[in-house]
Amino acid sequence: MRRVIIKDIGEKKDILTAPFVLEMERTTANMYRLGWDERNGGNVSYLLDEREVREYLDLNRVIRTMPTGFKATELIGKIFIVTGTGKYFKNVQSDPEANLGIIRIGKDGETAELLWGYKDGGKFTSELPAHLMSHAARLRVDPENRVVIHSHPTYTLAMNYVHELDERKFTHTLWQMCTECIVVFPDGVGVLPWMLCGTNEIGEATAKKMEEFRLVIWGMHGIYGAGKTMDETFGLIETVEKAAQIYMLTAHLPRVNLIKDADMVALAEAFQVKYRRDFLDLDEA
Ligand code: 2HA
Ligand code: ZN
Repeated sequence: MRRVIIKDIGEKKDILTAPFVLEMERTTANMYRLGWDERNGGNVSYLLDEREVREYLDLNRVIRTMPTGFKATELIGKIFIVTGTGKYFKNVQSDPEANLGIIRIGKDGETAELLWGYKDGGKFTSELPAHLMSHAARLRVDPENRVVIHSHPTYTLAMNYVHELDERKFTHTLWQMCTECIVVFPDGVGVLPWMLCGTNEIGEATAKKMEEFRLVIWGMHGIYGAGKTMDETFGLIETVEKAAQIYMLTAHLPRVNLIKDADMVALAEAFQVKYRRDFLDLDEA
């Protein structure tokens, strides 16, 4: 009997080798080096498969519990790996156990059960409401959604100061900046005005936009992206940022050439994506 118990414990794999921990490390390191996430800027949450987590952790062992400050009934029992509040993306790779945490949403829907991480007594990102509410909203439209990323990409943020914060116009301008934009984010970009961050209000507003968009601009703050995988989500933000960079590099120069709306229709149709046709200026009688 004793041997069986020892064998069970011994069978757990080293969490620091878990693909989801390594993905969090690689993603935050990339974002830091791209200059998108200064200091403690940005946060990432990743919905994990319980069976996969069980290979690494004893799911009956809750280290401590933390109130989330809101109720997420739809997410009860779900497990997320989440960046820590006040933590720097710069440091995740060298000390994942202090900068990341694995939490499970408790039976009451408003308690986070810590299963691993935040080892220096820390807790989840201050933007947990926006993350969890966005997960719930995306899961309603796409049951395979797993990842939510918040970031402060430089050119996207710069564009917020010189371009109207209107989601139709903002999306249209981004689509015009790179041929592949309408194919990568045919659903467009939702835009919120400046709001106080870290609150349930901005969380609710973000989640509402997430019913329609995988990308949401937080006016004069940053961006949220959601997707099935880390690559998809990172790629969405990366593509918006590239388009915003082209915009900012050319905004003060005379525009000689333009990707026309008819060209964008041709692209969307060639790649068979469902796009926001109402975001284009087409002469349709
Ligand atoms: O946690 O980016 O929006 C740092 C932030 C807050
Ligand atoms: Zn932020």
